[in-house]
Amino acid sequence: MVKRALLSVSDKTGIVDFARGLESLDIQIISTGGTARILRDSGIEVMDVSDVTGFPEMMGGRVKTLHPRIHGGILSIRDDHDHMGEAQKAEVEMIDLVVVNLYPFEITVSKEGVLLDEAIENIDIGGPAMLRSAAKNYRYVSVVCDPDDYGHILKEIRSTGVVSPKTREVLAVKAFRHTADYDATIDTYLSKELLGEEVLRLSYKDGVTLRYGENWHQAAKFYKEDDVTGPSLANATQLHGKELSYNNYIDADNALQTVKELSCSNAAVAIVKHNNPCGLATGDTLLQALGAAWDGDPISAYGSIICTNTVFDLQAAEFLNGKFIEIILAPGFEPDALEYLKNKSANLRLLELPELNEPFEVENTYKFVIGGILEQSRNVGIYDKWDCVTETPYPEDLRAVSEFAMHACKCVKSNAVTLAFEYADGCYMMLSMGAGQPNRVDSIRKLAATKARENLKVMYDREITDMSYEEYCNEVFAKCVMASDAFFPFDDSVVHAEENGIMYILSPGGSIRDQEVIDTANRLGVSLVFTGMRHFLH
Ligand code: 93A
Repeated sequence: MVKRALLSVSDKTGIVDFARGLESLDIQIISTGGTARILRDSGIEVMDVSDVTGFPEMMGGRVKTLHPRIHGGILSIRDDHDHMGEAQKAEVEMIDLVVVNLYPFEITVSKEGVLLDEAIENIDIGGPAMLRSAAKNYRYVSVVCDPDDYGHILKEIRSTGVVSPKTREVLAVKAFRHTADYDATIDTYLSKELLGEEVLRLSYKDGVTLRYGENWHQAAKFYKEDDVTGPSLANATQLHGKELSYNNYIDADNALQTVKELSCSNAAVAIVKHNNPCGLATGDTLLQALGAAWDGDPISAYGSIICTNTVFDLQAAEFLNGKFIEIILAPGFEPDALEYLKNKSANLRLLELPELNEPFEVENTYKFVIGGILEQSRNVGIYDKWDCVTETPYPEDLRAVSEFAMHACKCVKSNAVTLAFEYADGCYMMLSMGAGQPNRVDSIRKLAATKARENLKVMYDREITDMSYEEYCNEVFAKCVMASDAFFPFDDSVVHAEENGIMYILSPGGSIRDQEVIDTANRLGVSLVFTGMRHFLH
């Protein structure tokens, strides 16, 4: 039975209605100064804590509830003879329900220019003590620290006269979590203020269990951040398909970041496989961008993840007929496209993320290594400078496609090179890329150049043209740019690019052999721009 409740809240939201409900159930209410006042003003009968303790609230409110008549009433084990005897002797009456929320420390310290004294005054001591007492004694006491729980608690007491054991357990864990978070916030603030130390706190709760990890024999979970805003998979609504797998999260996140990297006013499409964009393009329509992205690597696109900045329409959906796709992530889906895609496959995951085109709010990225965590600021920007370092000038009209190629390069694992060209007026596509090689020249020679020829073969076979395949390749390569995520340590990368007819190259520069690379570029008539900004991605 709930007979006596102690209410002491800083956030007064919903407290009057809750107290009125308790009063209607004949539950006696004890309260601290400000809470008592607001309840009384609403015509609710309240007993002051000071009448229970026999002490006035003192030290400017620092000591209000820190008293054996309060904590004894919360902590006594009801069926322990000694506890109850001691309680009776000391005139301690039982408290069955504790409703507390704490001084707003986090809000206080997030205010600009807050003074240490104000912050310290907002460290709640009595509140957490009561929450912890009640949570410890959850077998007998119910503890409420969140106004969102008032409604269902009241309902439960009204219908059964008690708060169920299960509910008390849930509330107790919630209270301990709340005080733990509260103390962590104080620690973070005071570590900085008093000791000049930065504390990294990662507080992820309620992980969702995934079917398996990267492989079937690995267990896995996804932990969502609290209150995530902006473009994040955590905010996406799944409209259709199987639940997301561990690898889906990684690849869809890469696809999202790649599309956003372009910050493109045209339609943009990224196709991701194994944490690398294998297709990337912009277009005047979604269908056009999707087709060009697909041409960037039609083989790897099998079983891929597609992300676009554009609402998915029926034409784009129909393009995917007969093609196996894991996920489509888009800011929205036209109703007919949604219908079509749902019928296409029961497994295809359709993720709607209306915030997709909003700016990222995250400032840092984190990576776990065994025994540690690495933090770095997000990689923002593409170049610091635009220095053509060769005798052959770099045509200004290749600037936009070059930027596209470097944006693409930023999202490909190092050593990364990308080849890109303007396939239609103002529309760009990644013709191929070389990813993840431990040496740069393999990324060019063995991957990007080879794949480009394979991709061009597919495009050539589809096209009606008088040109030979070799002429077709030469024509595309002549307008192609190559971006490299880091400097060329030797001149061999430039040699291999030129062998394939690629005459426009951008790289951060900065190697001790830069001059050798420039000399070779001059000898071969290649035009080379140094950008001053490296884009390793590991
Ligand atoms: O200053 S305290 O740490 N000392 C206490 O003994 C105490 N008891 C309750 N703060 C204390 N409280 C807090 O007062 C509660 O956690 C609650 O946030 C606040 C409610 O005060 P009032 O009812 O006067 O608005």
